[in-house]
Amino acid sequence: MPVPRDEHARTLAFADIALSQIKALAQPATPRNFEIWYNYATGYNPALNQLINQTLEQKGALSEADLDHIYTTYITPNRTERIDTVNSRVLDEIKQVLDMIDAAAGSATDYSASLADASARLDGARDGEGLRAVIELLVKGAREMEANNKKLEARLSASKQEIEQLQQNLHAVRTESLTDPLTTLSNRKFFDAALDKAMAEAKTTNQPMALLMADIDHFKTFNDKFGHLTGDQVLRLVAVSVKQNVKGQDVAARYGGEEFVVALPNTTLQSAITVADHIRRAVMTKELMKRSTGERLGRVTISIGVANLRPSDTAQSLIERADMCLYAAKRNGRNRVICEADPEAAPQTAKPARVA
Ligand code: GH3
Ligand code: MG
Ligand code: MG
Repeated sequence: MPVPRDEHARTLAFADIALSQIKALAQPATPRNFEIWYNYATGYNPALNQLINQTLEQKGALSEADLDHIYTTYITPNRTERIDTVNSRVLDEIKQVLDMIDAAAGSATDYSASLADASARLDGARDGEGLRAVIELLVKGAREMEANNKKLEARLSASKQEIEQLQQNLHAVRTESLTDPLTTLSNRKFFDAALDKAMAEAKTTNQPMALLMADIDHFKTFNDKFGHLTGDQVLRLVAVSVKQNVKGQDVAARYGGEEFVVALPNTTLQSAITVADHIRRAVMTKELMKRSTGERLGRVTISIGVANLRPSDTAQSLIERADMCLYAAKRNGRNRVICEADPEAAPQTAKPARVA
């Protein structure tokens, strides 16, 4: 029962799901179809999952045309392209603003030249006619300057709007890249950075800190029995139970396929165990029902390991200890919380072989 924690196991789990969908729907195992189903298995693109689920619900199958449409709509224009587009729009905008500044500087230089010219002419103006000519020149220069300023102002205000829009786009792309779309929890990338920060803070301020690692019990059997779509609903249910039981500065994330992790700053081991137990109970009390048929699917349970921060910890060592406790919870019957102070969490020593 290896927990698919590392990249390798996680990607294999996704690949397994992709292949089993292709088999179940008797589709050609082409790279395009595999890519579609792999994306589906990761849940990273909720719109793709939604369209597939809807089509399957309505028609019971996906035609070649459906698959083509899904591929070109959701896979070809990928996130990198969107980031590239935003990037090139930012560069365009910067260039336009710089050109504008150049033009404004040019027109200010022209204006000061025309002022100098007017001043020289004033010196030479002998009569009312001469004065009038100089004043007309000054008024003309001031009007041109005013018109230029207005243009500049309009262009700058348009640029400001465009830049605000680009900032929103970048924010959306960034948020998307740090969120797990299936559960809307943070993803591992976000968590890794947040954990480093929280650990540094806890060490500087000498505050306690704890980490929970949760894993769904017998999830493979559940998936095999009820299908991955229903399995995905279970992942959402666990995510909701996690969200409902963490607060404030806690950082909860989907760490891998069916693994969840929560960092709890300013939290003692004892309090962290209480949080873990609330999450565990929240999951086990929810009765699952298949939406399409109303069929009762029973309940799922989760096991949780809890570790607390030691001064010598790295993110990896802290996660490893929580993971060891999680394994101990599995070994000891699942649907339980085990912390590193529990005797069950002690590393297993191999029993000496009996010799008759
Ligand atoms: P244990 O109680 O020991 O944890 O058993 P398990 O069956 O949960 O553990 P195992 O690691 O063997 O299986 C994990 C399964 O989780 C494999 C895969 O089918 C499923 N899984 C991983 N990611 C996803 C996902 O995104 N969606 C769905 N539906 N299933 C997933
Ligand atoms: Mg697992
Ligand atoms: Mg599991």
